[in-house]
Amino acid sequence: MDFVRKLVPVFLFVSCVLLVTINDNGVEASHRIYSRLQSVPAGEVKQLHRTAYHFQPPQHWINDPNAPMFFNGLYHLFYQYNPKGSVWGNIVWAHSISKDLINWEALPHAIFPSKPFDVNGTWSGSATILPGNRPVILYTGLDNDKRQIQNYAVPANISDPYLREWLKPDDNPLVLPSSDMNASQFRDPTTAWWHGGHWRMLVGGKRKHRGMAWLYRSINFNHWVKAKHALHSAPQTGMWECPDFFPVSLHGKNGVDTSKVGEDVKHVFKVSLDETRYDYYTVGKYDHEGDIYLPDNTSVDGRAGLRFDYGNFYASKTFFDPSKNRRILWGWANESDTADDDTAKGWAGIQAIPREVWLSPDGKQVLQWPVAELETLRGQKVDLKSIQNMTPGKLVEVKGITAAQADVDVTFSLASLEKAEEFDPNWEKLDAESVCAIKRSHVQGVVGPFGLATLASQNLEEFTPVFFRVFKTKDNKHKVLMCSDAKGSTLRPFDIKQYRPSFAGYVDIDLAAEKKISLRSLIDHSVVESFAAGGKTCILSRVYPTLAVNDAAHLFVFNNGTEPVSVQTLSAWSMSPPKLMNQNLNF
Ligand code: DQQ
Repeated sequence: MDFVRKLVPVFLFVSCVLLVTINDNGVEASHRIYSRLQSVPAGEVKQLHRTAYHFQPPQHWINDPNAPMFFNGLYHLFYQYNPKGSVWGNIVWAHSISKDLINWEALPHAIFPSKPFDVNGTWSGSATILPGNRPVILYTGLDNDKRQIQNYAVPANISDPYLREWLKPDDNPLVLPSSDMNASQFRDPTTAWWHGGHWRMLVGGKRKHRGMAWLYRSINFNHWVKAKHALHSAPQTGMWECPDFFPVSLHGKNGVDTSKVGEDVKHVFKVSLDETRYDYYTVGKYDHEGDIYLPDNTSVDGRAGLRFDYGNFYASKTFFDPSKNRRILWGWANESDTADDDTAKGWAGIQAIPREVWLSPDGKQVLQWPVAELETLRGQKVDLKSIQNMTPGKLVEVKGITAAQADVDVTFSLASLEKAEEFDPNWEKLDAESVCAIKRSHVQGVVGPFGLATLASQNLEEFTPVFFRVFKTKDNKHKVLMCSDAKGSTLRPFDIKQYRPSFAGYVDIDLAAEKKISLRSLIDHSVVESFAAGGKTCILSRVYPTLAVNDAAHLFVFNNGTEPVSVQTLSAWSMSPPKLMNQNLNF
């Protein structure tokens, strides 16, 4: 993982990445490169910690979701995949289809290096459905000179309902880096959008240290011209990977087509910051006449900005699902263990549960919620009757479900925030994660910490708490911190290089008025994916318990604040595994 940057000064991290890129013959990618492991096939695939209902192929490395789309009644998911090993390398586009985003059938690889314009790599990209119901994929190829160039691929047989085979026409590439660009910092084309007689698409890049979303226009999808100015850019943000740009309705949850512009939508612009490995977004206005995007003054670009997820979630991409009028977000959740561990396991990387996304009623952020289809996997259900006034140190076990493979939805109610702890003004300079590292779940508070102890061993030798803590600020407002703390998630000693952050984000909620807050956690062996306050703040953690595995995992609800907290409702379900087809075919 590149999370090393958290531990060492930035300049050290930068030189470290340069070192690995030079080692790989000059291919500049954001992924750590372990040449010695890239083609070490999985021996026996270790089942411990494999997820049951998150998307995960039977073996080897996966990263970015690519070109998700709904076409002729089926969902398609392509993803970056190493067919030869469990670290990044040898990347192809693996392909799966589904009727419901939950049960999947694997298909042969759709795109793989084979032509001069992609012989050194088939990297991330997106799908656009052209008029006449013709899907086309734009993707980044690495050519003979290892330049990053933008190519297209089309289905070989449009009447094949699965779109198994993809052709890369010989008039590729569509777009080359211009002479003033760094050819190894130019990748990940977006879904294109249409208005005023032109298609538009973005390609991520970097100029000096400025993150760039280069804008291209075309009238026929074949001949693309670079616009005079980028759609958007921001200083001191480094390489912008996997940009995503989409409209969201001002009214309600319904998604809208990527080409929609006008008064009744706002736009969301997301980039994956190579330097931090997190996905940041702004909400703003797309001036479609001037082809410029301007974030609202409630959103900021860069590391201080909003994140889709304050945990392990990267290179995400949305698509519009016309069958249910919704926009769906896919994101990659990498492992938090080492490359050697991954090679020993025989697998690395999962996709987060696809999430529906829409604009919050106040227009300041997006809300996210697991797609409703996930609920078809819910089995045995347990309801905890309301628990009144949990006192400090109070722990209640949620029994009767498979706690290592569960969906839990709880609402806490709070009598008063009067005595909430003061928010130390020095913490204004810190990010939420650093505050959570100081105020972990065992540190008694006043209003909170309260929440769930997931993947817990019976006697809490290890657990991953997902919790809230409420602070009072100087101006007598409240700040609600949400944490998902991996530090105590495993008994493995700290000298084993696992990444165990106290992931955290703030929840934009007026708790003094609402007096309650909800938390939903999807627990799946080595992942805890949580949604606070109806999807305002989301955190995905990857953890590797040693005791709290399978039937030995437990789930508790807790309060460790001196102010009483009540559980208003709590429902938890055991989750069944989805149906997966063709998983053992060696494509
Ligand atoms: N992963 C791809 C790149 C992209 C990066 C290579 C983001 O296209 O920039 O596997 O994780």
